[in-house]
Amino acid sequence: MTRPEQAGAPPRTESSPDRDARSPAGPPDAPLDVQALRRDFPALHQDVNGHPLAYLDNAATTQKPRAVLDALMGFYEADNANVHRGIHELSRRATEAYEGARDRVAEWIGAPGGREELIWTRGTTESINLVAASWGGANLSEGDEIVLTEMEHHSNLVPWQLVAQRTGARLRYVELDDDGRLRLEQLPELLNARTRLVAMTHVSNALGTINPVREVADLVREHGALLLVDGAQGAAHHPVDIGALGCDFYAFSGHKLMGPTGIGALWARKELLEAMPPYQGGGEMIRVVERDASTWAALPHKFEAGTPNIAGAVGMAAAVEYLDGVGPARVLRHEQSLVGYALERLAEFADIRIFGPSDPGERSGVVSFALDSAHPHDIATILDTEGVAIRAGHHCAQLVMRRYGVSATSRASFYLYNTREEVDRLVDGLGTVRTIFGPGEGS
Ligand code: C6P
Repeated sequence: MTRPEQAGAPPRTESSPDRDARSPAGPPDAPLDVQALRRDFPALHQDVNGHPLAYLDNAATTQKPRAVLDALMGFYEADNANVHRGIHELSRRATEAYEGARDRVAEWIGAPGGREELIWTRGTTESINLVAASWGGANLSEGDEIVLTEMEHHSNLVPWQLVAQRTGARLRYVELDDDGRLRLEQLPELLNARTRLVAMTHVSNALGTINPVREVADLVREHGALLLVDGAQGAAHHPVDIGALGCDFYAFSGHKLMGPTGIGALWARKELLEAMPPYQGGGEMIRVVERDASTWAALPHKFEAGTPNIAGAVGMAAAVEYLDGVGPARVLRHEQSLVGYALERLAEFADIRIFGPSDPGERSGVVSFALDSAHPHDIATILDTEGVAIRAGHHCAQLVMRRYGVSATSRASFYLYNTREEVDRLVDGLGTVRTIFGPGEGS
């Protein structure tokens, strides 16, 4: 796929970030210059509880580079107005920035049908709810089947449960194996003439597993069903090319890829979007309104009711610009090398249980683990006193927890600005946990 550097990029106004100032660190297969990249992230340079911050909670949300902060501030300082409404200069500039951001993100994921296929939403959760409510409400009926997996985040489970309850559709599940992979050998058995849609995560937030989307897409298509991919942990950590993935819907969030919170996108094939009814009603999404009925705006606006998150879209495009400059394939390689190192170091603890595939090549930058001797919340609390930020809990993936017989795990998640020294600090912090709670039974 060609990704011309500036094609479709938001118009460069005085407030636009200076793209030449970002820190793309070398040729496509060169290792990242992490120290140079870190300089772009103001939030990383602070002490927490008397220690330099080691931010290892990137699957929850990522820190923002200066280019994104500048884009947000620049928009509000110079271009702020509502979009598509006014004919004055600021409204024109805001509309250009907002629609230019759409072009940039659509181009970045390689949307085959272009900008009309890219709907701005609040994030992955809203994107999936949009599909479940709109497509699901119009296309599912009693006895139809939706295939999910035990690996899904609640955002890719609960919307389907809601629509299944409304329509009488049935949910079926692909299970997990002991190493945190999908048991894809079950899929041909699960697919049948009643299957309407398969919804699967690109990358697991609880295990780190990267799923073979293309392989699943081919199988799903053979059975005449649709494939929705939850890309919350995919787009941020993995090169995304929609054409190559072969799915029908792809949902993702800005804040997971260094953009702002409250903005994300749904990509869907144009013919599906054209046939789907609106998700929400209000301003922006109509063509003509009469007393008892209305007609709808053309794509993509049919699915964007009300004043959108204009600055969020501008910030997300700036994040995509930054990530593209660094190179998503290099980011994934960097994360996998940190995961490899973390798996090696964590194996020093005899009572540790690590979830997910043992081969770092099958994962993105997530390492979930449990120690016999301490609860995940205690582990996260002690690490926090040493300035190491991780997440503990069920990670909104209770089916994963149930599958492995735990109620929670500790989770370290890496991104392009993390270092091996930070992995060492995680391991040192676990050493403190053991001095407090004892060595555990496996030791
Ligand atoms: N996972 C985590 O700490 P939103 O909140 O809409 O941006 O993304 C939801 C979501 C959907 N799918 C997956 C695979 C995800 O990881 C997430 C968000 C965060 O793991 C918050 S629970």
